[in-house]
Amino acid sequence: MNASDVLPAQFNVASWFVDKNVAEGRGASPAFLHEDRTLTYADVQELVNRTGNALLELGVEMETRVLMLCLDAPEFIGTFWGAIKIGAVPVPVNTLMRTADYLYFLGDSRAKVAVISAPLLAEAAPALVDAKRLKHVLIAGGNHGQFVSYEDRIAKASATLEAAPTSRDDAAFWQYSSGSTGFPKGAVHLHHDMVVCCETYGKQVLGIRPTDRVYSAAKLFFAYGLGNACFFPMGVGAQSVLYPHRPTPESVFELIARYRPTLFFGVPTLYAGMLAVKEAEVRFDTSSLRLCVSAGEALPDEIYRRWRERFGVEIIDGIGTTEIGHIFLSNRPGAARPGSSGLPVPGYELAIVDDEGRPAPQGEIGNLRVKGDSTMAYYWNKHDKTKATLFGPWIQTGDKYYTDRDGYFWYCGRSDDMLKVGGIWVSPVEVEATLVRHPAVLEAAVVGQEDSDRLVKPKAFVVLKEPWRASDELANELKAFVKDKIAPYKYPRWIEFAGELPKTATGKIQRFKLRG
Ligand code: 3UK
Repeated sequence: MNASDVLPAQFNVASWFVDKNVAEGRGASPAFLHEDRTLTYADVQELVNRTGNALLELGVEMETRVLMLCLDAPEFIGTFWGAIKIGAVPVPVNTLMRTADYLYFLGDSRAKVAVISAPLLAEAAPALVDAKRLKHVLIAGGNHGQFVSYEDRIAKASATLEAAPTSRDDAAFWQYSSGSTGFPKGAVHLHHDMVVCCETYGKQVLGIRPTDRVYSAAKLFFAYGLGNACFFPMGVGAQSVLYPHRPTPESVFELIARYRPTLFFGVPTLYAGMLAVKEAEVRFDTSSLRLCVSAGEALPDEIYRRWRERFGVEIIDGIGTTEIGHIFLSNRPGAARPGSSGLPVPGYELAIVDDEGRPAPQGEIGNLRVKGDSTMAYYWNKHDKTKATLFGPWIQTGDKYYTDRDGYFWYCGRSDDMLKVGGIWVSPVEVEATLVRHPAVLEAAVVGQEDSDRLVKPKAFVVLKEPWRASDELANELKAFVKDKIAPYKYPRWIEFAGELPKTATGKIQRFKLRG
């Protein structure tokens, strides 16, 4: 599917997802359920217009980046679409990161304004002081400290706003993606991209419709969560549950029982955690679910089978990337091949190529390339990384795949050392660099190891300066050390003390030799 065949040259995607619902008579329909509040589509339009006007008053112009450090709450919806509607560029970032990460995002994006949910202010505050180009900070949903209150600001702003005359190919939003080395890369997405995701995966795989109510345990700041809980439901006037807290297996079951969603989106680690809840199928009413979705990392077939047995509903596994916007390869409801990633989503072309870019013979493992019109335009200010990733209309995802005789795609790992842990990127290099900051550590190597659910978690091989100090206490101390220094989800779940690490002649760690 090509956006230029279906969308006009002048196109503002906020009008498509926000204003269209009201124009087509769904103003009184519920859009978002948040804690005890329901926001109708008319409420959403007002929130978006007020936020857009408040940003204009702060001097935000077309193409200006607005950093969003927002929980799954109304301020996310208001700021994301409000910024897009005035032609500015929202940059939602991972809320589980640390001060140093936020300083990088602010510097790299040159955001002039940041909108932050109050509970995240403590971690972000030191970065806000240091960020050179940041002019204004709005704090939403609680104590705003020395900064300005988002709610006060938008209450004073006008509730009417005309969409900026953007083009379908203007930058609409960015999302950061981490790599094994170097800083995260800002994937620049255009106004037409979200429409393409809706018309392809949203409509043709999920079959999302106005009567659906979605709940995504994956948060809105992830590309996965943004589609699931924001633009897919808004694309058809459906409902979405916003939960600003951490999704634990118990709390997710409670939410499903309380809000009765028809579509549920999780990652394999969460499904494994939910399957570990004893008697969940009798304690919680999950009968509202018509379909469950898994992405972020491969779903082991065992989890697919146990879930269907206990809850009577299917989990369809599909693979998406931040760069492509959402899922482009997926199993189909009722026709899943458990353990595989399924078949190409209509609207996307897939190829498996060797390291020289030549098509690999059927059945052989190669590099996955995808052609589709939701793919990012480029990585912001990372020209070399862009050139290594985009090949004309094709993008190489960094994943190894083969196809079986029926055309189903089977995931075979990454071509870099990156790990997906609970659906979130972990760079072994970053964890190693953190471990060596501990005074007892000489060097470290981090690799992925499967846990009892066959899901990958980080494991560290550590060489100590004084090898005789190796002990369980020190291992625990090293885990806590990493948790304290970088985003806690990155810590090594296992530590093995080693005498030395396997290395190449040039001294590069050979992580593949350590994988179990
Ligand atoms: C891996 C999978 C096997 C794969 C995402 C749904 O995960 C998403 O985006 P990210 O940019 O990571 C992309 C990478 O994650 N991966 C994702 N899903 C699967 N591997 N099976 C899967 N089902 O390495 C891919 O390159 O964080 C997921 C929708 C939108 C997304 N951005």
